[in-house]
Amino acid sequence: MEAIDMPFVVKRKDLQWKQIREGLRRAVVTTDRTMVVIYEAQPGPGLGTHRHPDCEQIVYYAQGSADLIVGEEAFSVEAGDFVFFPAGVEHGGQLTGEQMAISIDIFSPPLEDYLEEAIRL
Ligand code: NI
Repeated sequence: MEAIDMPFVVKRKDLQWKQIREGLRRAVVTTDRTMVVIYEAQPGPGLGTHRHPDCEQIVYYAQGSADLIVGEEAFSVEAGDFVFFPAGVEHGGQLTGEQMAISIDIFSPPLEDYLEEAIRL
């Protein structure tokens, strides 16, 4: 985890983007209690269906659109929508449309898998 100079601000230029694969990257900022992840993704498959047993997730779709599955439910979302993925519930989906999708994902408590790449506040 990286220490940063200013205790309250992470500037855009200091974000640490991690390329997950072609057309999909994320940047992670975290405290001990809350993690925020920005995803930028070209239309196509998302991260794949997964669950995080100890961690709930709220996603805000800032741009683009997606077809999602949460538990047994399937639905579509577009820019301006929020989605809640409860802890332990399987979720996944497909990014649809023509536009790059940008989402802001909040994890509480922080997702341990992403701690290593996170900027630490
Ligand atoms: Ni998730």
